[in-house]
Amino acid sequence: MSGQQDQTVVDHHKHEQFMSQPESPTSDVHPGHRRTSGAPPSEDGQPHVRPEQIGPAVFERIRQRPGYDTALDDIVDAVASGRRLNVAQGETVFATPDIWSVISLGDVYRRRLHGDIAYYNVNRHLNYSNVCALSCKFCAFHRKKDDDGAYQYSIDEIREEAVKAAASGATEIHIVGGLHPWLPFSYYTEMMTAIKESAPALHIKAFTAVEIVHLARISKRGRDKQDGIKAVLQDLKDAGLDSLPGGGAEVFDDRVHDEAFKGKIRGEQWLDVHRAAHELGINTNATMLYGHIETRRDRLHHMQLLREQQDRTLREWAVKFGVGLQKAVNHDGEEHEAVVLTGPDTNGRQPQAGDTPNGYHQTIIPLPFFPDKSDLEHLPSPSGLENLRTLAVSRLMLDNIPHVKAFWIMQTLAMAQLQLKAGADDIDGTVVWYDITKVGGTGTSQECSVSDLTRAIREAGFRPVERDTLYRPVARQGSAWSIAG
Ligand code: V47
Repeated sequence: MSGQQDQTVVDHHKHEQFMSQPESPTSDVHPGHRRTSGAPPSEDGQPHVRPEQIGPAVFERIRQRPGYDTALDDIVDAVASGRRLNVAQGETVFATPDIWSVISLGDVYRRRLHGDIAYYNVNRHLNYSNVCALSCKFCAFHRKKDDDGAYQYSIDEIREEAVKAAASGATEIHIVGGLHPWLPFSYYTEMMTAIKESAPALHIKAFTAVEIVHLARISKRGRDKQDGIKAVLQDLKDAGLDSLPGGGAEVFDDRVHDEAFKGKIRGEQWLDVHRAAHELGINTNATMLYGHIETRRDRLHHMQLLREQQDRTLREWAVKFGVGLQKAVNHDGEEHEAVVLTGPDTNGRQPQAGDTPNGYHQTIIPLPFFPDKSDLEHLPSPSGLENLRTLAVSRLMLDNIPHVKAFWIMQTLAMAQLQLKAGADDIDGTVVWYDITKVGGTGTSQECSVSDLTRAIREAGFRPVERDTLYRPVARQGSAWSIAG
């Protein structure tokens, strides 16, 4: 994978029209009343998603704010007219001291897509084992089989966890673990079956791409490359797997990979696993682990590869729904057609599960590195401003991934609130138990109640909407729930 800069070629006439959409007389940001296809009304009777049309006055205000950095001029123009940003522009957004403009631009894209909505979910995490054949430097979770603290759940214990999760009202169980050297493939399919038998309504979001490659190896399908990956995913899907989480992507750069994640799959393979999932109709998320030994340029390259994959994945969807394509140049300098959801070509649509037989990347989740107890403990954690900026840049660059998640467990709820202002539209869920990183070393139980989450969202000025894993709004009464509409 190389890192050439891309450029975006646009139809200027269409983009000028987009920029000059009328504004409401009383406010310069107003609801456009464009409902996302099939989205039902929320509990308050208002349309579920009310994307906003952002008028020229918003951009004028950005330019007139004291401290505005004129290096952002062409970026403000591109965001105003919905043109894809290129990598050089991403570098400028990373480098500018004008953080207020960065936040405002991230907010423009989140409002175009999601209006005033901020999503949360009621979920549980299950880490079935911390025993791992790898010893990644950044990871404080892994143990060898005979180490103190090594553990592994039996299928019965997993079933109990699923029953508890469902009884507490969770809509999703998020399952990941180490690359266990001895557990057979049947353990993983039985895990899926046991959960579906005991808690059929729970959405199973499970296994990072590196675990899927490991399962291909242990089920003797590793040599079949992409076909082997697909066969594993199909078996897991048949047993109950519903979607893939975004973990294990780290940073798609071979230098960083070989220094910090040696032994783990490289970026190319991570993308291949997600491509196979999409081809089987499985939706996935994507993460980016930043703030360790990578550069900001590496982060942009990571975003570039993700959005190019999503361009290919969403092409059929775009054709089906008459969504226009922008001409862009990819990381290898080749021209291709881009699906830009934050631009003027979408007819007010966003991809929804079931729109086409394919899956797609639903959400990007930037994850700040926690050095505590890892082999990179000497490194500082990324600062609050860096977290805010990386989130905003992710929203701006990943114009074809519908959602941006500020994972409050790793960001803290206070930072997640700020990130909602800078481009995030989702703060993840109630969680209860998260074992991968321990913020401030304060133990492993990290639970937020629904009222904590909704209060944080309202305080940030947004409308909380409970979603299921596929971003369908949930109607809830206590622990009972259904998909709204
Ligand atoms: O893959 C590991 C990261 C990921 C550290 O899909 C670390 O909805 C920071 O993927 N500091 C797992 N990060 C978490 C994950 C995730 C979380 C929430 C939601 C979703 C989703 C996915 O955590 C790992 C790795 O990239 N990680 N160690 C660390 N020391």
